[in-house]
Amino acid sequence: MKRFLIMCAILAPVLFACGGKDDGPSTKGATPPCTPTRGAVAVVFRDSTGETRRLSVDRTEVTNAEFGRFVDETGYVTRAERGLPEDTFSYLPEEARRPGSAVFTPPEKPGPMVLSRWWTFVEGANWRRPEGPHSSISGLDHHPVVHIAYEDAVAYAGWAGRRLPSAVEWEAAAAPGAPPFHPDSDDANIWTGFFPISNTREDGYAQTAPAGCYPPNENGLYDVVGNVWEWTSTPGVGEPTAMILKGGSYVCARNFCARYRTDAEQAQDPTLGASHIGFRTVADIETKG
Ligand SMILES: [Ca+2]
Ligand SMILES: [Ca+2]
Repeated sequence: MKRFLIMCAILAPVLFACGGKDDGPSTKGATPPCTPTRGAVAVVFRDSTGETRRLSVDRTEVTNAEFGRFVDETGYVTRAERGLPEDTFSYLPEEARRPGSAVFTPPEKPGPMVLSRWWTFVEGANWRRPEGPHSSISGLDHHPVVHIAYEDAVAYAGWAGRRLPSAVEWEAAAAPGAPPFHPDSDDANIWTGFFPISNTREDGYAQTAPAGCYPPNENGLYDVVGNVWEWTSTPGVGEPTAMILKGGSYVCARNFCARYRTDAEQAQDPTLGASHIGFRTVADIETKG
């Protein structure tokens, strides 16, 4: 049995949001002007106790180039590249523990809305080879890194002297001035067209866009809606072994999941990345006085 089938029960709500063929050049919007702005901004918000807090938040999702610098410096190997250890995951068949990740594979024609029609666990797929062993990230330096498991995101954040945001922190930073709940907007990279068959690319991209190509929210944060889902440090409600993702992705469609909004979230198996899962980091800013 393939690993993606084993993970289906956990991943279904997330993975449902993917698929479709690329219908060729955009008919509207074309490729958005893209002048990615990196770094972090200070965000001020009130937490659940009413206390004012300041948080340094990455402007964009972490990119392939940024993750590559981490790997070059540390020699880190991601979970998708390592696979799952037998001693911890003995309940999974051997083929489900092999190195690989969940890759979007668009269906050719209409059919049942079954996630296995547009998701495949591909051995050899990882952040360096996002479509499988014969693919690469050449030309994708500024696209968000994908096929990142939770532990990989935590490791990167630690290396950078930062951490992952909680779901509450993420939403507090993302919500002000974020693109509205409007699937016809060109303000975010979501799914345009009829999911999962047709992707019209009306927002410029059928898959990931370079991080930072769409208008920022009021805090100066890019892609808080769409592009890739983002890991948080918050466990899933009723699913303590899963972790919350926020913000939807380039495969969130009007006719299916519609999670292209900052309050959208989904619990995800922390050991398994996918073509549409990335992250950004935060750091606490000490408030003096
Ligand atoms: Ca798109
Ligand atoms: Ca995002």
